[in-house]
Amino acid sequence: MSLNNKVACPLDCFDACEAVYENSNFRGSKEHKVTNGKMCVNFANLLKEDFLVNPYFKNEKISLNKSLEILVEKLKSTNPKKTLYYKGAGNLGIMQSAPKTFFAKYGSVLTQGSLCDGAGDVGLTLGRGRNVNPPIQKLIDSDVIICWGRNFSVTSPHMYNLVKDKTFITIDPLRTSIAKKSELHIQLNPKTDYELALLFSKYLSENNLEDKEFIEKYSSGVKEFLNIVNKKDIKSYLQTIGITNLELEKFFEIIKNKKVSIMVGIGIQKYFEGSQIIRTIDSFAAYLGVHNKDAGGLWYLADSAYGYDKPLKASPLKKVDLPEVDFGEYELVFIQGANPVVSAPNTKRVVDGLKKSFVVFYGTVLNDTSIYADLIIPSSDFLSKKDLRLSYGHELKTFSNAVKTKNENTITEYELTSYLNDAFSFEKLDKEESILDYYINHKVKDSSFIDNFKFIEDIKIKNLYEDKKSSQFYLVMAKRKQNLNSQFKSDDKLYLHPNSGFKEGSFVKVSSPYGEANFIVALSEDIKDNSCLAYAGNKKANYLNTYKSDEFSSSAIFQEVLVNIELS
Ligand SMILES: Nc1nc2c(c(=O)[nH]1)N[C@H]1C(S)=C(S)[C@@H](COP(=O)(O)OP(=O)(O)OC[C@H]3O[C@@H](n4cnc5c(=O)[nH]c(N)nc54)[C@H](O)[C@@H]3O)O[C@H]1N2
Ligand SMILES: Nc1nc2c(c(=O)[nH]1)N[C@H]1C(S)=C(S)[C@@H](COP(=O)(O)OP(=O)(O)OC[C@H]3O[C@@H](n4cnc5c(=O)[nH]c(N)nc54)[C@H](O)[C@@H]3O)O[C@H]1N2
Ligand code: SF4
Ligand SMILES: [Mo]
Repeated sequence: MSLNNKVACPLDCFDACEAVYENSNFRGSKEHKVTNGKMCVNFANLLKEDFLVNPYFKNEKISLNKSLEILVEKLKSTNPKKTLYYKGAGNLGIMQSAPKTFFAKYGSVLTQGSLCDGAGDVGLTLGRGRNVNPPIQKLIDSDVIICWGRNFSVTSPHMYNLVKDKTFITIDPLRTSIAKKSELHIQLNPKTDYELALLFSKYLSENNLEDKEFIEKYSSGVKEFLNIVNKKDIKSYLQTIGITNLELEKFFEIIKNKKVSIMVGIGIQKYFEGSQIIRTIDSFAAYLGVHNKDAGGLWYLADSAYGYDKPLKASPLKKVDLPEVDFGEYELVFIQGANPVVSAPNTKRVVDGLKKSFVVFYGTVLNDTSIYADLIIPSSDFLSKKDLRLSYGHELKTFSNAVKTKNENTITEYELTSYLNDAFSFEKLDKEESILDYYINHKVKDSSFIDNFKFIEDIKIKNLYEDKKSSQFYLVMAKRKQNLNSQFKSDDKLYLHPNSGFKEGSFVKVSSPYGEANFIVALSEDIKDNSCLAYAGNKKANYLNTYKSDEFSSSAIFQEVLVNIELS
């Protein structure tokens, strides 16, 4: 089999699968351990995309050359400090970072933080110095898998397939697909995960079950951690979390003498104190004893570039928090691989800002954001450009060949960057081959061993339940099998429990201190009766949340909100 017919799925997903192109068809690679011969519905959706093959200026089709000339002219006549470079997660190939290097040199404002996993990343790093997952084999070798704010079978279907016969426990306000396959589903109140982690630790401490060896050898701060743990009694923990003593007992019955893996997702950290929440969960994990074992461990969305020297480095003069970007403050914004009109918080502010600026949209398909673009430059689709994918879920990397001829009206990220560097007489990029070769050849050693763990010693978290009126709802967001964030057809309904008092198909107005939006109701027993659910990609959901960043990581806090719902 030729090496030249393999492509990496570029979608923002834990699995980072590898496909093989043969006889004009794609199939999942059998050599890639995680892919294991299958691709998913979203890869099929991607192959069916109506890829952009024309540049536009003010809604008129123009040639690629003309579009690049307009871009250069605009950049030359604008104060660089009045321009913004905004990159999303539409394609996770490493070559996506090339344009950033140009915009940093040119002097644009860049962004910091994320709309995704930022708070959790900082929280884990504060506790252990880095955010690295254990090798996937340790997951395969464990007995019990705890899915904590992570819909494992939907958001990483291939990693799930490797371990689907194990015993599962799910901790989630929503009865997700993985919750339905679990031996125990702890359907807690949103934003009470840190209390659950403290309650679990209290149980361990009272029953003398903690991992004394790990604590003694590799950690500090356990005394202070236990002081926090003991501030509340079991009964009041159970009450605020919204679960029963029976569930607590069952949890420990299931994991007793078992090799345990904890799969933490982004669900637990979409809050102002998301970093503290994940640190409390990681502290429980350390106390229980899942770290540094032959099997099991704690997995999150790891820093996939850990251990690599970045050949595409950018050192901007100024950065602004990604969720707090005010597009209206800039004379020109360059948006690459993103759809902030749907995916960034506080949609009204995003749209108002875009209307005031000269917007350059650089993407592979038209989307809700390109509607506001003055200039549209088509990026070549993933099948026609070389790239390499790292994964935030596991340690495998996947090379992506150009298996189709590039449409001549499109331009790859590397080519665009080279063009702009030439136009501004900036230093050239390294050769594309040599950047890719570096990633192919560089071996990253396993650095998941934790030798200096710092238990969380102080917790300051404002509970949503303290402010919540009984008529209000928590806003829960979750991914969906059939679409990937804002890519592919979304489900724009608002999901409520049948006890919510609303009927299937009702039109409702949902409001919060940050905004309002109208939805059609769908009822489901899977939703907790004090919550409402909007799936990722829902075009209205982000009208309801704040653009403010979390406390430590410059990241979005989509669920730090309580909403009111009325018939419209
Ligand atoms: N099919 C598909 N796969 C995807 C994506 C997709 O859009 N579609 N997106 C990809 C991306 S960008 C990412 S970041 C990953 C994310 O992967 P996951 O982390 O699995 O993603 P989510 O579904 O956002 O969140 C997981 C769960 O958190 C729950 N949750 C919400 N609030 C709370 C809470 O307060 N406590 C607890 N315990 N749980 C809570 C939600 O109900 C949800 O079931 O998935 C990737 N994979
Ligand atoms: N309500 C709500 N909002 C959310 C979330 C949620 O669960 N609920 N999830 C959050 C999370 S976890 C994430 S990661 C973000 C994701 O949000 P974004 O980073 O905005 O990502 P997408 O919505 O997937 O953006 C996809 C666009 O990227 C472009 N694109 C695709 N491939 C390429 C390419 O090769 N080159 C270029 N130049 N462009 C390309 C396409 O035009 C496509 O429309 O959304 C966040 N927002
Ligand atoms: S599971 Fe994820 S990486 Fe694999 S094909 Fe589907 S979207 Fe792509
Ligand atoms: Mo994400």
